[in-house]
Amino acid sequence: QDTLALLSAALEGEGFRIHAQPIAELESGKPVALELLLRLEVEGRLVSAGTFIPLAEETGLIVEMDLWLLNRLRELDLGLPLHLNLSPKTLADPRLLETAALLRGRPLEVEVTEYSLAQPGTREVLKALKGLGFGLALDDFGQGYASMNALVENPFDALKVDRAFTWGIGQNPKAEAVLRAALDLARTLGLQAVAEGVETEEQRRWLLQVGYRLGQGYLLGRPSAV
Ligand code: G
Ligand code: G
Ligand code: MN
Ligand code: NA
Repeated sequence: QDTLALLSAALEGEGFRIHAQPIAELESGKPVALELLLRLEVEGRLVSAGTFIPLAEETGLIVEMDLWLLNRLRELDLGLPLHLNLSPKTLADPRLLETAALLRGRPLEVEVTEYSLAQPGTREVLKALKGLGFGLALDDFGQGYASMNALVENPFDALKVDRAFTWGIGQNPKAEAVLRAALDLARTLGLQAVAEGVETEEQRRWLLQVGYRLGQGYLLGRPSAV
């Protein structure tokens, strides 16, 4: 209940911090976009989303948080396209499209997980977001289910391949095979492929050699305050 009280208070006041992590060219390290990630400040310490998102999802507060972030974007210009994560519950909320319409034409990309696509109505919402000029990325690809159908049925622009596979580079030939297949799939469908969770030079080099152009992860840049 403590965290819940903190989240509610943050929505009223100043408790949230927006952090950003680069999506970068693997070759040069140059950022091509920034993913926005929420942090909660509690007594001067930052709590990462991983800690409070599950509770926010459970209670539905995630919708208010996602809308809060979208509203902040009206005044936020970091000089690069911005990615934001939207919860399945936010995708089902009628206020999303009203709020998103205020950002029409801005260089923004929405990241959704495979899990979101299982609920009815998401496809129409994604199309509407696309109509407002938003890009669409399928996040954590390979972690969920129904991924192939999701790619056929929705107008995605990018495929973000789950970090579990990147962490298998040099360790697990099956993970490497999935990384190759995901890149092939992305290319065939005309999507950008982003390898998540790039932490080591060995992973970076392997991904480049296999043909990945873009990555995200601590090696390329940690999330930091905007
Ligand atoms: O930053 P961190 O590793 O703590 O993120 C944990 C999870 O929280 C990730 O899955 C990320 O997508 C999610 N997340 C971070 N910020 C937001 C946000 O603003 N909205 C939603 N819906 N999810 C977020
Ligand atoms: O689910 P999603 O991909 O949106 O989660 C993004 C989260 O993953 C970020 O909030 C960030 O904290 C975390 N993350 C990003 N890069 C790395 C990485 O290289 N290693 C680890 N362990 N976590 C990462
Ligand atoms: Mn994401
Ligand atoms: Na992801």
